Amino acid sequence: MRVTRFLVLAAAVATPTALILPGSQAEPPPDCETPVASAPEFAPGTTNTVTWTAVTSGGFQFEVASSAALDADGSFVDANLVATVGNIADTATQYTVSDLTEQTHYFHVRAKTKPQVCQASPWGNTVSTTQDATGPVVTGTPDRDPDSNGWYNHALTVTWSATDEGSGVASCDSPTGYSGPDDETASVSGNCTDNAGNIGTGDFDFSYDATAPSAEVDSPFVPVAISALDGKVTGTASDDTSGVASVSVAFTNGTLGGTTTRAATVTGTSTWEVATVGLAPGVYTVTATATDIAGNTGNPSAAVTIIIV
Ligand SMILES: [Ca+2]
Ligand SMILES: [Ca+2]
Repeated sequence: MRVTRFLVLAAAVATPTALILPGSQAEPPPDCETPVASAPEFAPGTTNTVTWTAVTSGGFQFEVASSAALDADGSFVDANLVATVGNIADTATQYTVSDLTEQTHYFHVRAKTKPQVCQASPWGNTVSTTQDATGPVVTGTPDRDPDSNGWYNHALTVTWSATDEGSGVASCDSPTGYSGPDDETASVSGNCTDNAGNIGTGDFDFSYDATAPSAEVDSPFVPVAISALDGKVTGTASDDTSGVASVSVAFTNGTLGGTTTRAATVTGTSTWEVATVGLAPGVYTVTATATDIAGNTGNPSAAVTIIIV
């Protein structure tokens, strides 16, 4: 009996690692390898994909968490578990998040335990994306103010710029030139693209008339004597787009020389008249020249001869 006890004690001393004392526990499995996430890139819309490296230390199920803000130390504020991805032995390395609001979102990923091999890893690195589903607000700026009464009467160039509260403006169309046709409601449009690929369109509306009006002297139609006291010369003028603004009438005295120019009274946009009162007696050639509202001035009309008496 003494020999048997000695042999048992000797065996225990020779192989100490085999001795399990009452109440002791096995070492817990180590942390799983921490996955490393890649930053999602800007993408148009409200969907984005978080990707991460595959891990080899056992667990192949991943948790993806998000936050809309970070503390000063970089930790998540109100972390939200958005997904548990994959099954044991799965090799998933990405998760697509939809219905994201248009703001910055932070994500991180951890691997979950495969029982008896490893336990949940620490959360991995933080990545972020700013979602942007709205195109830039585009503005067209002309190279000058309107020429006359709100109308342009010669070619203009509109430059495109934009603002974007999301990803920022990446590019805009080249400037747009306009040189006709005449149109009271002319418009040009241009696009700008933001860094997420969203396109915004802007318009620049304006009135354009580059065509001069015409005028003619209608009465007297033939050389005729007109009283210097109460005579008048009448005519018509026309302009297709902006309309007649004014008519000036030139009286050139063929007897004494010299030209007197008077502004006619325009009725509507088609008829005019001017008094001859005060003109010295003599033979005159009379021409009328119209200017339209856009500031275009036409050529003088055919001359008409009158005699002031
Ligand atoms: Ca945008
Ligand atoms: Ca015109």
